[in-house]
Amino acid sequence: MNVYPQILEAALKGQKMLAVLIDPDRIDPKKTALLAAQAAHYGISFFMVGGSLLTEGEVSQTIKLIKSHAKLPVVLFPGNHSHLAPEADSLFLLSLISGRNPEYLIGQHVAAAPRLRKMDLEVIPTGYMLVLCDNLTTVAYVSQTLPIPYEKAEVAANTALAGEYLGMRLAYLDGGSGAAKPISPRMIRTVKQSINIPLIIGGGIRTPEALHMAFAAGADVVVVGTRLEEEPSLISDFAAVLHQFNKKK
Ligand code: 1GP
Repeated sequence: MNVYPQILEAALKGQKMLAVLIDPDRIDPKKTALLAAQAAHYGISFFMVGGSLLTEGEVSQTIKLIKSHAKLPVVLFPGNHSHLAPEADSLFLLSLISGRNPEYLIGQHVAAAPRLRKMDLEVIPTGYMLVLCDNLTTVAYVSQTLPIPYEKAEVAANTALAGEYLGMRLAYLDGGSGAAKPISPRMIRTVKQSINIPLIIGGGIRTPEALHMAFAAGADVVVVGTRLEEEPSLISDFAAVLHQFNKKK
């Protein structure tokens, strides 16, 4: 189940994708099972599993739980090199290009490489950018990097373009899980207009309206985590926005 060709094809056609992020650190097995069982029915594109802390969570167990309820691809969204699991289909190999911490630009990748070689994962090089959306999120703190200021759309666009020139296959603009507000439509639009690779948006998308705004501004894929983990039944409302966009095409 290769995910990148699907993302690329959808983006080229102007079709939108919706991904659900499950953080093994705060997983509620009943709610996750419910989400997974409904996801395919509602046309969710894929699951992501990961988080920046993973103090107690079990990545493999979480993937197995999702896969026992849904025939959808699962993409790893690792916080560090220990968060790899062969049960996943794909890996967003994140380079934190908004930061200047070599550990998250190459260090963790070197540590992950020998294990990755033994796993049959689709590896997708991803230019990962954090944006400061009012609150300092866990990922910004843990990575010890300075996020891109909220209003600096041009900085985000130049960073994403640099990532594309470096060979990244995706640009991921993230307010961080639990962001106080979503990334601004202006920043999404400016980044989208600057790059030729698909754009993923996440962080603080808590309502169907926010999802609509992100798609309308140019996001190819939007990631919703916290809100759906809290309230799995909202999946139908989020999915309705996805289908509204894809029907227009
Ligand atoms: C975080 O983009 C994801 O990396 C999802 O964020 O949990 O705020 O939806 P939320």
